[in-house]
Amino acid sequence: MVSGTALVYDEEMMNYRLLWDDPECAIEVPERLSSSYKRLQDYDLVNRCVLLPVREATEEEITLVHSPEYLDVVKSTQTMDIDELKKTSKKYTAAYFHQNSYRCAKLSLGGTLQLVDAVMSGDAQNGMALIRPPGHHSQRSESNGFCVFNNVAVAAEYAKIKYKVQRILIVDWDVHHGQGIQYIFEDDPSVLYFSWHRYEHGSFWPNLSESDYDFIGKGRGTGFNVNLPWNQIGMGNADYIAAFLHVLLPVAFEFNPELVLVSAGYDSGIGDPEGRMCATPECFSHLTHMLMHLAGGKLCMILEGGYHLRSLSESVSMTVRTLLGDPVPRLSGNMTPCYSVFNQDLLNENLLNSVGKMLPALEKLVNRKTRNCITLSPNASLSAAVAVQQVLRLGSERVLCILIGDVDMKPEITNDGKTMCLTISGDKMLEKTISQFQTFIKWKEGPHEGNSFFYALFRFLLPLAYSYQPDLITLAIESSRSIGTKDIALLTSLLQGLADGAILAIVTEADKDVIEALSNVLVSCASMFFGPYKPPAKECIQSLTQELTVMQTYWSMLQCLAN
Ligand code: Q9C
Ligand code: ZN
Repeated sequence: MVSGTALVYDEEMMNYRLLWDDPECAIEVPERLSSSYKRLQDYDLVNRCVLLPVREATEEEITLVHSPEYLDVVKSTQTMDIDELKKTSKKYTAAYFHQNSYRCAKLSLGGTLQLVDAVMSGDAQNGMALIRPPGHHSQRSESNGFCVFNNVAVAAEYAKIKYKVQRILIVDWDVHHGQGIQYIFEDDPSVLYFSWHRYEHGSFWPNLSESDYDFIGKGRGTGFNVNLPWNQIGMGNADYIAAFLHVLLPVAFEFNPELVLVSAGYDSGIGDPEGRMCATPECFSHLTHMLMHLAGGKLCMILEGGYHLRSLSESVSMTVRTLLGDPVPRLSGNMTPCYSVFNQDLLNENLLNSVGKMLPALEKLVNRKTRNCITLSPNASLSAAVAVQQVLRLGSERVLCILIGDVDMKPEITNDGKTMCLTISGDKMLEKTISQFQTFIKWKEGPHEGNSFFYALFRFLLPLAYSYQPDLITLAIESSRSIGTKDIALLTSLLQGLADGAILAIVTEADKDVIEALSNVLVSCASMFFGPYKPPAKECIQSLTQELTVMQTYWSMLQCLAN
């Protein structure tokens, strides 16, 4: 099994800066790199990564995306004096050159390619490149928005050629539109580009009509460009999570990429003067965690913007922690990251219990002495009913109870909101939703290769769970389950983004496949592969839509589905 998180960093990329007065460019400072790296060291994360040296990108690599004429211009800045540098910079928008810009841009791109090599060769599972200059605004023959070479775009072309990758997903969570990446891949169906960005109906930089939601690509690339413009500032955790669950992830899972590249700009985080958004550093843990479920976990984070040094470095740290497999912190409204919810030693301690041993295990779970727990039971839903009563008694305040299969014994649903119960069954349900805390959906995965369950997961189950914000989750899986082993693994793995990952999974003894899959997910965070997309059955969609109509009046994370 592939494991390990790669980290690319070299302080040599700090050796260029703005040499004259220009308020627009003044925010892009060398300390962006050193403060991020220092924070990673402070949290002892650097030691846990595989450090990768940078290298210079070759001219051949640069010209995978850029014109030879533009390369010559950048090259020529090496020997310019300050007036010539200024003059060259002024030819572009929001760009500045220094005598070391060319060298640093080659290292920045070369570092990105080092990361791609590590992940594609299997030397690392995932990783992050801390680099500057950034890349996503840069175009074939143009520097733009502090970017010299388009690191992520070159990385995608490089992976296509060197590793024969056929589908690459680029997620651009920087607060600016990466128009450079969009232009390069707008007619290319092998690269799916997703970007959210501050837009304010076009009044925010770079003020382009093609940054709006209705630009979806050109020619054969039509449908492979997804823009999500924010027309207001102040977007926060709930907005970002909803955008992932409702827009990006359904498309991304259907696309089924072989590699995911993230234009990881942190100017979309709280405190940033450019973005003026409100997402806290923990939010980037959740975003990272969700993306780790694609492409068998092949995930490369490439730094773009991020100008509030504290916010930037905290968010970078959250990203790297999550890549390393640490638990996803609960979303809080404030800037104080919650680092010490668990005792490190106990992180991967999982308990395999019989029903008789369940109660002490529950106590450990409620008190966060263990992260999660798998229990075997001859009757999963009955055990779940017992467990829910018990954890409420032990002090849990919101228990999310998910039942999969035909269920004989439902936990008693209190209408005070202390429990929420979601049932997934393949049979026509006799029961109906009777309150905002109880819902049933019909979902059936056929025997054929392919998957559709993520539709129900992203559109309904996770938004509901994120709205509810449980402090503990019980998951009961009956042998009469109607969804596949991989579906259950994906569901369980994504639920780890909630309740500090405090999950009690109750499985029937005979269900060896699910026991193995859940052990992989909960103990060793194994990477996952899903087959090609298969559209869900009409009746399943119908059942889901009915439930949505009822539930979205109560739960705001569902509401963006109104139209
Ligand atoms: N007040 C990156 O984040 N200035 N580039 C915008 C709006 C240019 C941002 C002015 C911002 C460039 C990589
Ligand atoms: Zn930016």
